Amino acid sequence: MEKSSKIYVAGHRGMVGSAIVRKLKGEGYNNLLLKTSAELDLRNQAAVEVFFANEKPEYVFLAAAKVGGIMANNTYRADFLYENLMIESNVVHQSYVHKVKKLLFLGSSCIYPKMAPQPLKEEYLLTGQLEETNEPYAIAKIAGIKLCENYRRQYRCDFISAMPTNLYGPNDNYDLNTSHVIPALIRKFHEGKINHSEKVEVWGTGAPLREFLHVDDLADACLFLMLNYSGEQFVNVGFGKEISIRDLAVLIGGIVGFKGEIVFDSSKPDGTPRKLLDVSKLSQLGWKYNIGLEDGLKMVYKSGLRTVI
Ligand code: GFB
Repeated sequence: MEKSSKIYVAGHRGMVGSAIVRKLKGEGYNNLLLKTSAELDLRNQAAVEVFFANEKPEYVFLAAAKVGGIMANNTYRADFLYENLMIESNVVHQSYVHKVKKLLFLGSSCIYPKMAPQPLKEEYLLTGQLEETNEPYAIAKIAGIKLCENYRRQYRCDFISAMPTNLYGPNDNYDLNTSHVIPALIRKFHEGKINHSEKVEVWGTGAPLREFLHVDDLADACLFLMLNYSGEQFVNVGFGKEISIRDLAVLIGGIVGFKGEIVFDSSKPDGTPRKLLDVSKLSQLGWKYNIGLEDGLKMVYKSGLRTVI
């Protein structure tokens, strides 16, 4: 990939896509192709066909997706399945038709079976039942992996997939009904502090374990894989360490400066009990994260939140 290569970042206004754009620009890539969803509806087959025929991108980062936290996944089940299947199918197929040199597809750690052994190795895919709350999203993401794998096998396309763990960072979604846990807790504790609330409610039992990676580290890994990896097997992108939701709540409460009580609402779903990625494949390739969790959370609280609430 040259600095002047025509690179299409699909989903550039989302948290992941915008981090990839920051990374590419920072590294001097100067011919980025970006379209908002209003300009190009990636669910529309005909529109995607015209776009690829006219623009002929050389490289594609496929970061466009309908995403959300546990409640959004469980509520908008049909939308998560349909929209993600359409986006992936259209972009991958047109990348094949228009001879894209290389494509990187972004998946998610929820593709693994709910009760798979930990840490999750790439080969555990499709060895058991998925977690119920995000099964539609997971199935769509598994389909995306399989599209890349099979366009590679049948047509020799250089399409690769990266499976990130739970992410956080700039341009996250702070809507309490649809967000992931980190922005939700930052917002709840911040509002709790401002309003001098006695308590803040955290969903579930607090027992689930999660692994969190700053999105700038993910973007760094995506560029690394684009430049250094070409294989059929997708690659986990993780942090390698996990934390309970209870400890995460205490950590975020401390960073924000919330002095009240943390209350767990066990009527809300926990989701999968654990999902720690095995990152040995990526480590062997020579990549490691840079941003520690506490530092990353402090950065997000300082810069990100004030623009949102
Ligand atoms: O971040 P989150 O929604 O994603 O939830 P998942 C993680 C954990 O935090 C769950 C708990 O156990 C939640 O119950 N939690 C506690 C909260 N308080 C809150 C809160 O206020 N908001 C939210 N959102 N959670 C998603 C999948 O699962 O992870 C997607 O649904 C995707 O498919 C994404 O893979 C990375 O890790 O449970």
